[in-house]
Amino acid sequence: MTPTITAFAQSPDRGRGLARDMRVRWALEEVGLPYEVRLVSFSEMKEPAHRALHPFGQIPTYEEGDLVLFESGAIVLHIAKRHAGLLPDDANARARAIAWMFAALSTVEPPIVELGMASLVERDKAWYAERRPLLEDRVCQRLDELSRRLGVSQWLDGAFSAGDLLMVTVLRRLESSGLLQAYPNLGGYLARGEARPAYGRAFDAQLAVFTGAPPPGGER
Ligand code: GTB
Repeated sequence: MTPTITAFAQSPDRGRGLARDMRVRWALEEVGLPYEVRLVSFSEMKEPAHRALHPFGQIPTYEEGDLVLFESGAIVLHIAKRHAGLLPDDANARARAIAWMFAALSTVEPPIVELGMASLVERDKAWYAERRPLLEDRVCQRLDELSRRLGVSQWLDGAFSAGDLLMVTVLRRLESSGLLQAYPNLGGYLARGEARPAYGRAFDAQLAVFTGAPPPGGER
């Protein structure tokens, strides 16, 4: 059964792949599973029909037969558990890869989102200039720790996994901040993730929504 995901009809990032459908598209491309995309407007996301799929009225969602999922991490985990390529076979290594998925979403992503939100909606507030360094420090604390753990390794724990996939999508949100420049190994890690052919296919497909061009090979 071909799954259907939802994505922004008009992504505010103008197709830079920063919205969270990107990680789901990438996971589907890594495991070679064709998929369909239903584009939703900001108003459609808040309609009862979409809220039946996603209680918070957001994207992405994932429909596969009777199964409806929301939360990008849960969707990536579902894909990774059912298809080879994103989780190791060894039980302990699999558990560690899942731990990295949680680390990406619940330890590293929150301070990055907080920083991004502040620069988006608090920039004109009197206290913004004072608060920004605090937010940057919280991000850099996580980057320091992650950088130390990654060291000279290619990926976080052995072979590329769903943990790396999520961590790369999380770090991508810092690309325009300049904060990654102090961490060459994280920059290399990000570049390795973005160089994966599956990443490229996912990126092109979401960019095509913005440009209106048909993605190579049509929407998958
Ligand atoms: N925890 C949920 C998950 O991981 O799936 C969070 C889902 C979420 O935040 N969805 C956002 C959304 O639907 C899109 S990804 N927002 C609309 C709403 O809440 O009304 C967040 C996002 C949006 C845009 C950019 N951008 O343009 O750079 C980046 C990230």
